[in-house]
Amino acid sequence: MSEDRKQRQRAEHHADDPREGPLTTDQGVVVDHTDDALSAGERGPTLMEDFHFREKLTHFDHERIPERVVHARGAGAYGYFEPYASCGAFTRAAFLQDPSVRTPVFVRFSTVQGPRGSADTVRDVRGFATKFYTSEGNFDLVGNNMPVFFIQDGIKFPDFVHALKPEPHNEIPTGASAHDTLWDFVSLQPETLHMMMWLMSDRAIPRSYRMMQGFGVHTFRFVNARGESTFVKFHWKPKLGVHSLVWDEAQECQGRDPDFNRRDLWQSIEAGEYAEYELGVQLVPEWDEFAFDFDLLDPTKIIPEEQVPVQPLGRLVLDRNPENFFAETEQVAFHLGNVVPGIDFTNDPLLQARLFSYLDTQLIRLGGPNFSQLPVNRPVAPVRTNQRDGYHQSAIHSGTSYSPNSLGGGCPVIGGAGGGDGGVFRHHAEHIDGAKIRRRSSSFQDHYSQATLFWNSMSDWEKEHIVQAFRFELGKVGSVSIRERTVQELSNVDEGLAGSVAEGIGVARPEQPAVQHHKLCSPALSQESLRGDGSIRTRQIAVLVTAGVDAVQVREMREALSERGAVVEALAPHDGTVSGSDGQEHPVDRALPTVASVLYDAVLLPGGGPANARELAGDDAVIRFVRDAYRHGKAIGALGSGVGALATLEPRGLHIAGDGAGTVSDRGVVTDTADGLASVDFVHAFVEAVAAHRHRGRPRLLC
Ligand code: HDD
Repeated sequence: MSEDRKQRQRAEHHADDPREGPLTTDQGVVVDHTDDALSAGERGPTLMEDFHFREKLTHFDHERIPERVVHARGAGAYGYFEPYASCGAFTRAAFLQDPSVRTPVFVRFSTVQGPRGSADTVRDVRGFATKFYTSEGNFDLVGNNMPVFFIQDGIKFPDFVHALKPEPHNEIPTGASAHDTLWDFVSLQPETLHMMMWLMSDRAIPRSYRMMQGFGVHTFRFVNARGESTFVKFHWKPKLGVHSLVWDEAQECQGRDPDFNRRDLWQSIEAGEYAEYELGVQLVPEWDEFAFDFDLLDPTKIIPEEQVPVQPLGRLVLDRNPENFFAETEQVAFHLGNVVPGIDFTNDPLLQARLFSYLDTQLIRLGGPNFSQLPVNRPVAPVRTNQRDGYHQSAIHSGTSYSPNSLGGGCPVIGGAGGGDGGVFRHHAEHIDGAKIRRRSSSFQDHYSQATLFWNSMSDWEKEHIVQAFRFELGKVGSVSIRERTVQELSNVDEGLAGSVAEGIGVARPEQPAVQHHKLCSPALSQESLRGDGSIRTRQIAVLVTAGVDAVQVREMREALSERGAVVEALAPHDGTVSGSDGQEHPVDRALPTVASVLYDAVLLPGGGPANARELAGDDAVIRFVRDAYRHGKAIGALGSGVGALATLEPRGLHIAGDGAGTVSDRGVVTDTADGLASVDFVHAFVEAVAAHRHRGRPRLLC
């Protein structure tokens, strides 16, 4: 083990290295036997005095802690953040000043509804929570992959979550929103509509955590060294672009690989393909607080990027997997109240409620007030408090624990006492004047305009997917009156949308909407505008190989694709090896029955002669693989005799290369009948087809 790593482990309170000595008890007593309990005779009763047995089982019985009430299922990674330039004009936050300073981070991605063991690819919001371990203390940006939220005031959070969670009598459904209680709530609470539009869109089924946006959602404040405040909304933009699964794929993934997103994050980091996001901000000067036709404090609203552009601030790179899921990803404790000098709150009522809820939840979840001493939660900034004792206290404090004191020399002294600021947090002195009331501001009353804006901004295929999602979800709702009420609400977003949904779920088209619709749109909201760097990095490409395959062609294609960062795997009807046309045995990466097209981004059918083509075209697993890839709009390549095999499969109505036609590319199906090495044209066309991610113009598509 490297000295660096050893030091880090020591610093992070790692367990003693199991390779450096024998098994012990929790007290450090060496144990020589752990497979049989101490008993009175070989066939006699177990003895109470067996402290090793009792300790082992007691610890095991206490292994679980309460899972998070929401966002229970997640995956995390470490990395760093670096700003592009100083943001001193807007914020004094130390980690946003110097491009040469890297701030360590831990990020946890999550789904909201399902329990810890639920599947990754369910239709749900994804959490995107980032802990910045800054030199001035921890800053937690606890966001989602959607820029708005379901409700406007946190006092409604328990109502919303109770409606979203499985039905109370039978705990169905797991990890899904298609059930009566959620839609009952939604249909009665119109402020949810904007977020429901996002939830019904493909944003709710991301292809990868590395390919989704993140948003701080609320309007926060930046405060600079002069004490001047600027409203700010935080945005994360993934370098690889925003890509989603299609619903049919997402559903199959739940069975084929319930860990699909978690595995993708883990494997790409292990492979040195680090997830990267750009942090951007929308800045609004204080004097423009009322310049919008919505309230900046309303978390069900976005600021359209066309109105206030997102300014890039810096980049986040996730480059290290945790070593122990429980110790790190499960025990990480985020809290909106973890801010640093230069970042402050607004009076967004949802944000204000969160400021209470996160600390409170950690107390029960992590069993006491000392959770910030856990390695994953511990700030890198020094911690000097007068807080003492409590469950799981692991610091050994000495001296006094009150202030003021003289016996401890007055320590710890109050920050900034000497006049300088020295990284002191001072709450922004916002002027507040008002009566104590329980009333939603009238500026929070428009629940439809931005839901309509979102709908208007979608491309045709995105609209189609949203309609299908509403039909699926409401089609699972038993109560006809809930279906009708929801459709009536949708008519306030768009009558065409409401009509199409009504038709699909067998209810009458809604009556006149209660509001007039506008035609505004924000192109930045469509996934069409978020395609990323256009590379094929980390894309999973399956090469279907059978006996007689042209192994040299496969090797060359593998090299060409890997060079561009794709992950290429040879799949065959069976594991082990296949014999190539060169007479040699070539290793198979995976057997087809253990995988499925939904786990890959593209498929290639190489050449190899008539026997190879016959075997490819006659294998049920191959047929299904290619058919699914085709219907899900994925890139398909075929070379030499592989083209013949492809032609007998799915792609009806497409232009496929005939003899001597060279490379032909039609809606993501790239073919070339030439035998031997693939031409440069073929490689380029196939790479382009993979980079496009989906090809939506094909007949009989499921995407
Ligand atoms: Fe929350 C967890 C994001 C509203 C109360 N929330 C949690 C996590 C994320 C979010 C990403 C998982 C953190 C992790 O990985 O450990 N939550 C949001 C966003 C919201 C939001 C973006 C709206 C803008 N949340 C919200 C409200 C409340 C909560 C209004 C309560 C008033 N959230 C919680 C919680 C959780 C939580 C119950 C569960 C586990 C935890 O905090 O640590 O306190």
